[in-house]
Amino acid sequence: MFAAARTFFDLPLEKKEEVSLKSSGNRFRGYLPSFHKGDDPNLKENLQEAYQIHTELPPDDPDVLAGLPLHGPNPFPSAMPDLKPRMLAYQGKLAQLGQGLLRLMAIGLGLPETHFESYFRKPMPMLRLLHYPPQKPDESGDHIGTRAHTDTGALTILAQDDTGGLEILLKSGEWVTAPPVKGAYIVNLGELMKAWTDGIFTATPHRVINRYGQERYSVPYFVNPSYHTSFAPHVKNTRPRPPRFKALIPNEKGLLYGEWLVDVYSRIYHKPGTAA
Ligand SMILES: O=C(O)CCC(=O)C(=O)O
Ligand SMILES: [Fe+2]
Repeated sequence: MFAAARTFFDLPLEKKEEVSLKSSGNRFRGYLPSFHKGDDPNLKENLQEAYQIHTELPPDDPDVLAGLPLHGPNPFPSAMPDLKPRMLAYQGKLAQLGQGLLRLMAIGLGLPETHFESYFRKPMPMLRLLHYPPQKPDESGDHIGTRAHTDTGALTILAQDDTGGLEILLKSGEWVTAPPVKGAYIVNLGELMKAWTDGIFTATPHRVINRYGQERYSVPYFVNPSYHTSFAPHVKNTRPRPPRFKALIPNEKGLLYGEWLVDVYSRIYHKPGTAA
């Protein structure tokens, strides 16, 4: 996938803009150029450029016909015809790995092994290709590869190349680097897993600063459940909860995962229907 990412980001800008995320409306797929800020005036720019896909659904899928946000086909660049089969094949493999990890987590929580399966009947995974230009080592303020954040879903399976740049926030408040390990994935837990486990599993705050003088590529795969999934906890946490990084999920009864994801994406990517 790193080779595919390099080839894609090396395409001329107009070829990448052909699959611009802005054109995907409430499906939030396609190309996001460098320095994108999202729609929230409080957000700082990300130095990264990104290309992202979700599940490839045909136009006659009932949810696509009904206009359900986050459901539909993906825009693939005409200049790189092999990108579609490569990304969809990788997406399929990681879907299986994600379900395997969820089975292990269910066992760890004392739940039946297949406990989480029913929440992934029509999942909304996102597969991203990311490219980070090198930045000055002392530049950690206004311009940052990826802003500090927690991921939204159950978990994220992240492949990073051998450049380095990912940093994790410890409970002590200290940022530490998560150096690349050849052939290994990093698994970050997201806000949904924190909610589902009542804080037994926490969502790891992380950011990217590419201080290493070379281009960096990474490929995160976000294990996100079906649209109509609730945040209600599946287990009770009897121990003190870890401090929250940010109060991300509104305390709204009956809120669906898909509705919240549209809110988050509207803030960090673009507001559908606007030229943001
Ligand atoms: O590029 C990375 O290593 C991390 C990217 C990331 O955190 C994200 O896309 O949520
Ligand atoms: Fe992340």
